[in-house]
Amino acid sequence: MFTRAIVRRPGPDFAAGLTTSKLGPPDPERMRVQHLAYVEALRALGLAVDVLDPLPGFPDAYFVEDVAVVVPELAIVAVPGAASRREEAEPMAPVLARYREVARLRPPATLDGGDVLVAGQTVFVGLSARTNAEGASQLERLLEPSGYRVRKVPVAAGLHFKSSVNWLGGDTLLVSERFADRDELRGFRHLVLDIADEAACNTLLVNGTLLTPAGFPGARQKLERAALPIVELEVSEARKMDGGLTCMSLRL
Ligand code: CIR
Repeated sequence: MFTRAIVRRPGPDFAAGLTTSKLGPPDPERMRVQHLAYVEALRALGLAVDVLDPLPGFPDAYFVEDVAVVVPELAIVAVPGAASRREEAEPMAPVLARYREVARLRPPATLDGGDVLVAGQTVFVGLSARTNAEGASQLERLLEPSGYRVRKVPVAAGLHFKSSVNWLGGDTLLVSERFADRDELRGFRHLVLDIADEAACNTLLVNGTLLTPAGFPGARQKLERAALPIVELEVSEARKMDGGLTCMSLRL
């Protein structure tokens, strides 16, 4: 069970963040409202939410998931793979230190938390444009003593591993077609979404409830097979910045 989440409010410059999406410019007011609703949804699931102020000069900083990896035993401050985001990580260390022992990855490692999926004792680490093999190996060395088994998964398309694969609890993964049948995901059952619904793969399991992006009726129908409560949230504006539901919080 998670008891807490850490989020950061999007700053006035959030539209200057990195993006490859062709969904058009984001709307600040809609972003604000959607972020508030996200925080409220986390609170409704019983989490205390630490809401941090924007980090001036870092328009992507509200995607807090990328700057750390948190498990019950410790928190690991990452080295974000995008140069423009690298300095977002250290300011998170004192916040994490309130709740966990803090460890750090060190360059030449790079790793974005968006590439790390903790599914019970299995930790998938996507090797992507943001996360290198050294990042995955350093993470593995830090997690192994606590009994986690790390599996490295090459990510050829999409920003992060969790853009395409997330955990539905137990031995079930939500995967986009492009990851179905991948050997690295063996031993898990797959709930497969069409490539057109890939954005809905960024569904977040919080204390037995699935938070999923609104607007994907086909994906929702499939998600119902997981027999868990489902809450749909609007994330149109974060999606314009290549983000989604998992990206906007660290769960503890
Ligand atoms: C970036 O390109 O880094 C941000 N605009 C989006 C990060 C999304 N984070 C995530 O998927 N964990």
